[in-house]
Amino acid sequence: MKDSRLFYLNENNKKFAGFNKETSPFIILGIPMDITSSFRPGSRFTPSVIRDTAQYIEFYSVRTGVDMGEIGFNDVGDVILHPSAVEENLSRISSIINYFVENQNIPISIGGEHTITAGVIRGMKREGLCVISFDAHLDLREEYMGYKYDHACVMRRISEYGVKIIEVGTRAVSKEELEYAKYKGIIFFTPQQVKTLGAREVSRKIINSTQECKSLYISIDMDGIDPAYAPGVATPEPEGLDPSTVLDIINLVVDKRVIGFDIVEISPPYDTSGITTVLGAKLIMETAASIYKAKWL
Ligand SMILES: [Mn+2]
Repeated sequence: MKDSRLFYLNENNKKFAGFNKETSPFIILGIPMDITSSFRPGSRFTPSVIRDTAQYIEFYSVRTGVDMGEIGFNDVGDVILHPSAVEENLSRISSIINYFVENQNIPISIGGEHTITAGVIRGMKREGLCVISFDAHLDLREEYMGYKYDHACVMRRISEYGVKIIEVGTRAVSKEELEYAKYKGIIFFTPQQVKTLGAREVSRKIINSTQECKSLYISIDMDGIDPAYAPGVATPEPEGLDPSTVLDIINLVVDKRVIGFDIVEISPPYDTSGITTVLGAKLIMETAASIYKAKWL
């Protein structure tokens, strides 16, 4: 009988890039929720679109020398979500994540809006967990228009779970968020700082500040990347990071402690050229390759 934690899991026929490798340590989980998107909704379509798009990229990672085509992915399907109940959805997400984490899998969650990351983190062992988040926004608001479970508040909620947060790509903030970041000792890097310091120095600083972490989780909000490279996002913000720098940093900071990652906030209806989903597929492939290399090679 199916584990009760998997009650809200819908096993799709369509698999990520056609992969159906149950032996892979990497599971792909689609989380098609875009209830709280304030500007350009549509991220609920990303899991389905990215599964198709990923078929047309190469799965040999030149950056790491790892052939992800051989390691493959175990695409377990999508979370069945309520059309409006965010908090109910977060508990469905956390149950499913909890099952796979307990079975030694590395979940790769495809959003959906950024709010899903709160559900993912709740399903993991949070003691000593640190989150490295690429994002234009701090997402540290106490509430957004009276609601606490919103994409603009997700890192605040995660911070309240006792998880340490480091943000990269920050360039759209409120005064309240800056005050909270200062009070909590949350460090963040603006794209200008990343440009001046370079990927190596930024990574060195991240590695230094994650010394005490028992496990690491990476969250990639696609709006952290410049809209020139990633135009199809829910909340575009100019002056962002370039994809190579993001992948350089990921490759440098990933080590044995990484327990999962996600990619969120791509909005396919606004991705008219399809390049944002191609980049999303590439980020998944390269990040998984970096994790594989750090853990098993
Ligand atoms: Mn975000």
